[in-house]
Amino acid sequence: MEDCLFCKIVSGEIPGEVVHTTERTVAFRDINAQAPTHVLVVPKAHHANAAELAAADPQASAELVLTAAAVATAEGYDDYRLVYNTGAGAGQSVFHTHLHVLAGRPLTWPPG
Ligand code: IU
Repeated sequence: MEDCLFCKIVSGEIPGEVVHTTERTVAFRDINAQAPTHVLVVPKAHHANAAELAAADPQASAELVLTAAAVATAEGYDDYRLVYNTGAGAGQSVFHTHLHVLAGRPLTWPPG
């Protein structure tokens, strides 16, 4: 999709620190890391949020979670947090589905 930052990272037009790729996903480090490991897992295809991805491509939706788990394992963590922000009021700032993988520090609940 034109003018989508994460589409441009997926295509390589904009550099990202990619840590893992699968058939349908790309995982790259968040530029504003909130934990020692903070990786974003995105579908290669453009969808606006988690629910839209799940409705359009359930296999890709599952692959995002499995990729996130593989990233956490590769970084040495059994304990990690997965977050989808949906809507600006919930903190979503990029409207291309992305699953945050956070690990490497105590993660308290509720989140801020
Ligand atoms: P959010 O859930 O939409 O708020 O997450 C967007 C994330 O994308 C956020 O954590 C940013 O730090 C991150 N990010 C990035 O990794 N690279 C960028 O060029 C931009 C945002 I702009």
